[in-house]
Amino acid sequence: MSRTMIDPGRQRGSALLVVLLILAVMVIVSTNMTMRYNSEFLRTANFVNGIQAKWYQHSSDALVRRVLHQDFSDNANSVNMSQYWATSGRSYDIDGGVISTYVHDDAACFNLNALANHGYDISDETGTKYNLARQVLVRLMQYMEIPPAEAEAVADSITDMVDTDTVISRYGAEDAHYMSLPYPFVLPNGKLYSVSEIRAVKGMTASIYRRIRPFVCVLQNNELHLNVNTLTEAKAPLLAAVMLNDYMTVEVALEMIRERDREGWTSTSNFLSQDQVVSMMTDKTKGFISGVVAVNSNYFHAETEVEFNGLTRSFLSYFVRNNKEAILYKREYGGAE
Ligand SMILES: [Ca+2]
Repeated sequence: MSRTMIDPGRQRGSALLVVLLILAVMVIVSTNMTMRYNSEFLRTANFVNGIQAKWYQHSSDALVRRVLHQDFSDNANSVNMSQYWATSGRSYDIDGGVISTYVHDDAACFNLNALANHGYDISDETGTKYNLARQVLVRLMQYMEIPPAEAEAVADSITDMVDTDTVISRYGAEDAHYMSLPYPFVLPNGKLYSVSEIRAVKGMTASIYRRIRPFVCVLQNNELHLNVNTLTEAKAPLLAAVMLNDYMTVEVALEMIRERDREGWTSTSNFLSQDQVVSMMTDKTKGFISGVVAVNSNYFHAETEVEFNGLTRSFLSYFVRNNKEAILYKREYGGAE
């Protein structure tokens, strides 16, 4: 029986290979652990920063409520651009960053939920009913250079979306249309909670949505309430549209806003008695305009941007007035649309 002689040099080579293999495995495992640790660390930091940003928003909301309370206490009958809330773009330093808050009057926009309000219906000579709120929206879209046929279709489609009935408006659509789409859905047939909902209506395009978005809003009521004291120059088309008169051009509305005092008009009758306005109102539109135009507001929203630890978070907070208090009724996370 013969014994095989093992070369000591080859033995050392095998041991080295085993050691290298173990080392390689250890390096792979430790790299994996480091990567997982980094990813967990970033995720946790992101989560903590998100919670911190929400608390910053809450503190900003508390401040907005105090400012509105002060303005409501100082003057209960007017909301205008000379008040504290209108000091746009307040910034506050925080640890490692800054909070910026912009407050907006939500009575300086067209409330889409008003399209379902039959209180704005009038009849023409033939007995056909027209909703004046819808007419305002169509006129507004025409000022945005949206062709009349498209404007009529979009206005009718939004009306069908918010009205409680299932009767199709002239150029609109009810559930039957939406249920036949590749991604079918049913209409709310009630109040909208976000303007973005109208992106789904028949006839809407990205271009139309982009153009009308700055002028429209959704409030938790179905009334049109336009505060002429807080309309900015950019909102001149909305003022022109509400007058429902071809002689009221965007240029005339712009001039009225430019000439307005910072304190605004003292009362609705003060605004309505102006020569330009008196000459625009017809018997049919007089009641409507008098009911829509106001110098006061019950709805506001705050746009808050929190920048800290290299992150930027945006939030929207909505307030409704209750006597001298501003009550928070909705928050949106993730920023403006
Ligand atoms: Ca409907």
